[in-house]
Amino acid sequence: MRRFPHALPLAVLAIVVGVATAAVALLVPWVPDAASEQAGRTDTLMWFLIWCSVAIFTGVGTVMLYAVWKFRAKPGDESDGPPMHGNTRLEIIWTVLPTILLAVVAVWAYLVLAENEALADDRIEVQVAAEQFAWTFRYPEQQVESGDLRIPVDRQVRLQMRSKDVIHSLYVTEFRVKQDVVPGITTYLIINPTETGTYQIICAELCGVGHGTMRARVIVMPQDEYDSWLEQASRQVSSERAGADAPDTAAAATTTTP
Ligand SMILES: [Cu+2]
Repeated sequence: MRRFPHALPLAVLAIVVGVATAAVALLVPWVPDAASEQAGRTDTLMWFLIWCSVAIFTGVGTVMLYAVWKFRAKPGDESDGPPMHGNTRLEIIWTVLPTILLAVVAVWAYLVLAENEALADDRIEVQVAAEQFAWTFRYPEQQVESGDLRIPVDRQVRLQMRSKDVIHSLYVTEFRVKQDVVPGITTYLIINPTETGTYQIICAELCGVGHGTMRARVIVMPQDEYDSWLEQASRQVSSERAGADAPDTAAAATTTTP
């Protein structure tokens, strides 16, 4: 212990700082429950980064607090501190370790992105139109339009997104995916929902005075409920078409309806 006189107090302080930092990481509900395959992969990477940050913060915070407490100048002491030159071993360590850490994170993030965006053959394609300040979802095959995004659980959905005016961004926190919607180009967002339920779609790009109200629902349904909803909506579209093509019949039908 005499060779390292600061080891014991540093270790005790490190435990205090470490427990406090870990408590902040664990006890605050930072993100809502995950509801997509993408969310699982993103969260694993995020928690790896959080725990690395907790460890680094604990190390830096501990040494800093200890130095401020143990080595602060006595009142009236105006002398310079001891002259310091570089420490080659320390500099190599603090260059190599972050390099390895960043390389690991870069490769991992690339793999997460590649897996999150891997296209399934049986995916559902939905067209999304964003405008100030509303979302419209269109099912091209059935020509159905909806203000809510309805999708079946455990199937892949690819959103083909276009903007009519300014840049918007489609974000569903439970899915952990977000993509800008940019005028003039089509952008894509891929989701594999794993939980049924209703979640909020929010616009995550400041797009004007109504930005905060630019919300819609995404309703993840069991496959059979989704099928029957889509079939009914598509039948309604065809009957409206038929009505528009033959206005006289439509008018007649309306008058006879009680
Ligand atoms: Cu917007």
